This record gives sequence, C-alpha cells and structure tokens, in this order.
Amino acid sequence: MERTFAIIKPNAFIAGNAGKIIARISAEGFSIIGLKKLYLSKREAEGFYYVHKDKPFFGELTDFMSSGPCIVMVLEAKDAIKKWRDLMGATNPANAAEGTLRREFGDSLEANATHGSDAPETAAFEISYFFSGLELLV
Ligand code: RTP
Ligand code: MG
Repeated sequence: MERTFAIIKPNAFIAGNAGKIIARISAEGFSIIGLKKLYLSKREAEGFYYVHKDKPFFGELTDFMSSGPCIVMVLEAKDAIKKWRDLMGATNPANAAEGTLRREFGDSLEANATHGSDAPETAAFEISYFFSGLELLV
C-alpha cells in the first residue's frame, strides 16, 4: 500500500463539487486516511508550492490557491500516487481524458480542480506539510 496527498482546489470546492469528487475517490477504491477543509493564506500556498517558486505562474498559482477553501486529503491505495494522478487526468483540463476529474470539474489550467503528489518524496513532504502523525492513525 502507498499513500499520496490530494487537494480539492478552490474552484471545485466553491462550485459545490467536493462531495462528488470524494464519492469518486471512494468508488475508485482509495482509503481516505486524513481529510480536512482549509483556507490557505498566500504565505501557506507559497510554502506548499515552493518547488515552483521560479516558474512564471507561481504568483497566479498561489493567488488562486489562497482565493477560497480547499480540502486536503491523504489517500491510500496500491500505487496510490499513479492511481490518483490517472484519476485526475492531464494538468490542463482541455487535454484531460473523458472520465477524469480534471475533465469533469476543471475550469482552466490553473483552476484544474485537484492536486496530486508526483513522487514518493513529494508525497512525504506534502502529507507532512498539512497532517501530523496523530491525525493519520488508522
Ligand atoms: P498539481 O501539482 O497541481 O497536481 O499539478 P501537476 O503536477 O499536473 O502540474 P505542475 O506542473 O506541478 O503545476 C502545478 C499547478 O500549477 C498550475 N500551472 N499553471 N500557467 C501555467 O503554465 C501553469 N502550469 C501549471 C496548474 O494548476 C498545476 O496544477
Ligand atoms: Mg505537480
């Protein structure tokens, strides 16, 4: 079993789609190990996305991520990192396959409904950024 870190981004939360996304996560066979609603500050969003700090979209990305509530989650499954990225679909909703979350709930490249870790090391950093060990007891 593997764990990954997931976010339901502000556009999906504000549109009222968080429940549908969580239902899909369960239907696809993930265990939800941790879950909470947060309203990130600009500073907190910058800390989370520090790997992108030199990218041209960093300012807009962190403005968007601090523009409304998010749901942050720890998901567990076999090959959870890849399984969750496959369920999300391509980064740009315009390129995401039919049946993926970003195709269904994404509004734009930035407001693409969900986030997922891209490797075991980033999953470990991202989980620990938002959750303590005590919050992840099973
Ligand atoms: P994520 O980290 O959110 O799961 O998405 P990802 O791996 O598919 O994409 P990544 O390259 O890590 O980019 C992080 C988020 O930044 C926004 N983005 N904007 N304007 C742009 O060119 C651009 N490129 C990426 C997206 O919202 C992406 O999810
Ligand atoms: Mg990424």
